[in-house]
Amino acid sequence: MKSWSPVDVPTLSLEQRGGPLTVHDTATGSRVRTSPVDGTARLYVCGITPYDATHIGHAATYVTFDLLQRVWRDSGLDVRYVQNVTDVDEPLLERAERDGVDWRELAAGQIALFFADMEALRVIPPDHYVSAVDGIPDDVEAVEKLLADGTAYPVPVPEDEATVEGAGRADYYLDLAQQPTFGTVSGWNRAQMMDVFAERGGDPGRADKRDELDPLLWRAGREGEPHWDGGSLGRGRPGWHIECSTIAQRYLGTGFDVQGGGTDLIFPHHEMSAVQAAALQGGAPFAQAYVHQAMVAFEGEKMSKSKGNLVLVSRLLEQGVDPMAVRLVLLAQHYRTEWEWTPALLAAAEQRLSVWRSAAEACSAGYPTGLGAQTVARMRAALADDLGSPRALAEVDAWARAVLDGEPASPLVPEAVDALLGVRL
Ligand code: 5CA
Ligand code: ZN
Repeated sequence: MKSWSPVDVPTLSLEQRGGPLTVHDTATGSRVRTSPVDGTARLYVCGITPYDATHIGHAATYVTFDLLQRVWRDSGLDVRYVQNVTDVDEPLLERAERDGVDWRELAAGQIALFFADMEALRVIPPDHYVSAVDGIPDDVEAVEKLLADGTAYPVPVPEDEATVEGAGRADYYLDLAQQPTFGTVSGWNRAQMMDVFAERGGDPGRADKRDELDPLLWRAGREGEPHWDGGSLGRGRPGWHIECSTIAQRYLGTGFDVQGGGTDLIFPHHEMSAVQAAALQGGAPFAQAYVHQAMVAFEGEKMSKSKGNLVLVSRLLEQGVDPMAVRLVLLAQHYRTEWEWTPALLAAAEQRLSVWRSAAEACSAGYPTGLGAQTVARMRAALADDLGSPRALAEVDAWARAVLDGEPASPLVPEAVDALLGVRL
């Protein structure tokens, strides 16, 4: 699928490059240094389920991984970036049904809005933006392989559920008991897993599963639901997690550098995508590191489409808010700390943006680069250290104060603010 428009990322006019990036890996619970091979870093970030417009929580996730990419690029790496769009899944179908619209139209409209928001926020687009629907043939092949290996098994469709012509009378599940790596992404115990499994798309109560936690791989086509050719599985549609296992494997291979998303995806989604990929690859790791954005809240609760407590990026922009101020609100929070959106945060970001812009206007190419080079070195150090964006912002604040106090400065820092932070002054 076509991605959103490219963003211009300047290369800093400095001899030195940024240092290697260290991030917190959920799977090991520790800091790891990313060490991409052959000069290319490989990144997969879980994309939206397009049934409602982009809210600040989504924006926080995509800006965090945008920052990660910018740090990689600044250290001299190329980046191969893949993102999916879950353009067929339960919540999308339910919303379309509720609103009496075609699910395809609902998805297309929301994807277009998401693109406009990402462009306004200057988020670098993925090299491959992949529709889950387009990935179905790969999912079918994967499930057939798991069945042939004996790691997947059929569960009969309940007798009172009508299936479409061409569908089998079974759904297919992964047998977790055969997967030694299950649990290694989240590090959670069984009680923690059971706590959230049902509310996050799982079906622990389904009769005839070998284990309540076994994830759905393929659902036989039911009357009234969309369905696709499933080869020997019969017509139907894939489970949620398999789309990310197969899309990441196709475009990035095994053991890619970073799998990203919000903390709400740690379990079951990232656990299951990784274990399914391992099952397909003889136990090889899905990713080297799993990086998660903390949840953004509004009015005291996690901002979520299902609860409806949303601050939409598109609405803020309609109200005339500068997208660079929205970006600065996001960057002012460390990605691993939960926070709540408030108008005061936006006001502070607008103030900061205006100070930075005044300082940028006072810069001149003829002025000395010393202060700028020192500031850029500190910004780089902060960002390479688990994406310390609040510290990087504080360095720019100090620089701006000095410049507004009369210290002559070259345009190096405004350039770095663009290249590293994605904020155009
Ligand atoms: N399509 C799936 C992933 S395959 C999905 O989770 N879609 S989503 O639209 O629900 O979320 C898109 C991304 O935004 C995910 O990475 C999710 O973890 C993140 N996200 C959702 N809500 C929040 C929030 N309140 N704060 C921070 N990130 C969030
Ligand atoms: Zn995903």
